[in-house]
Amino acid sequence: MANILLVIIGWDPKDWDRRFRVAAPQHGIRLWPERVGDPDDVTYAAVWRPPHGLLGSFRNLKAIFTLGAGVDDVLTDPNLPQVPIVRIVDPDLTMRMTEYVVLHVLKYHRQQRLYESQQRERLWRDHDQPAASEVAVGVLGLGVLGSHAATVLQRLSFRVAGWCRTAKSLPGIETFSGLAGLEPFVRRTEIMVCLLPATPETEGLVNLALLRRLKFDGALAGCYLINAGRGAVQVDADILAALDEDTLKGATLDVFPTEPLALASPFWLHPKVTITPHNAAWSSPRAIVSNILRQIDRAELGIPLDNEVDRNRGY
Ligand code: NDP
Ligand code: OXD
Repeated sequence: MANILLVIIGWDPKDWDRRFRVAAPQHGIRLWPERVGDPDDVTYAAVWRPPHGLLGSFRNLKAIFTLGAGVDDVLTDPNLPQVPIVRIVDPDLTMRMTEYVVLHVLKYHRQQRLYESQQRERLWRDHDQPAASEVAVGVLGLGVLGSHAATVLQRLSFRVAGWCRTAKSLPGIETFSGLAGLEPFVRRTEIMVCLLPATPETEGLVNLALLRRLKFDGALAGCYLINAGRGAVQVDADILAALDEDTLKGATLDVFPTEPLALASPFWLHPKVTITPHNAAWSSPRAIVSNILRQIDRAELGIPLDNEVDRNRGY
């Protein structure tokens, strides 16, 4: 038997608590802050945006599981216990992200916003439509999520490239790596999809200077940004400037440096912006609770955990 502590901020913890209790009656399920019990017999934590400093007070933790794929909120805790941090890699979450990316790439490719505005005016007018095979999509981050989305886009015939830290090869996808690879990657990209984690290296990477290097004379005659990675990777003011000077014809933003997005943010009503509330790949309690419990069973048998985060890399 293990005692699993749930610390969940920003999401409703009730469904998580219920699902853990139903799926693991053999374990003690503690819910922070109301049902913590003796901190010394908590052996695992499953967390989303835990307050910094809290996890350090559980002296007998064996591992910390994040309920999402990103781990920046946990890794930036200066008092994080020295136990494995395990992030979610799950086909359910991966597919949800790919749906989001494909939806928004197709929305720009097929000029959906234009047709919606024409509909409001009862305007029956068609426009030139390039083929997907003429359109260059670039995915920043070729990890679990980026490489899946890139592969599905490539199957839809888009000209897909990806950029990551270390050299990688993916069938049918042009790959670039490291800072030296960023320039040629951006220069050939019309729709840029960001699926990067927030790390000191990626902070502010999507800025005006980078956006100005996108391929504005491609099949779409303009460029688009889709960020479903982390808000810290983008510079909000630069995205607004890029939209206003027409460097970007549109942006889909699921993540922001500060969430929830402030009511006063100009993004809300910007005619070229689509906003979603950091739910591009919603963490489904059904899929993720069983994923974490499988890992805890393995850990209890002494089997090494999968998807352990590298603290030095920051993801
Ligand atoms: P992975 O860790 O599998 O992949 C991260 C990718 O980013 C890797 O390809 C990695 O390169 C690349 N990368 C990291 N640092 C750099 C760098 N400095 N320069 C270039 N490339 C870099 O993560 P996932 O694919 O699972 O998830 C990606 C991110 O998506 C998460 O970290 C999270 O922030 C975000 N996310 C957002 C969600 C949402 O709903 N909006 C839901 C889930 C995740 P390399 O391959 O060389 O290691
Ligand atoms: C995330 C997630 O990391 O929701 O943002 O998984």
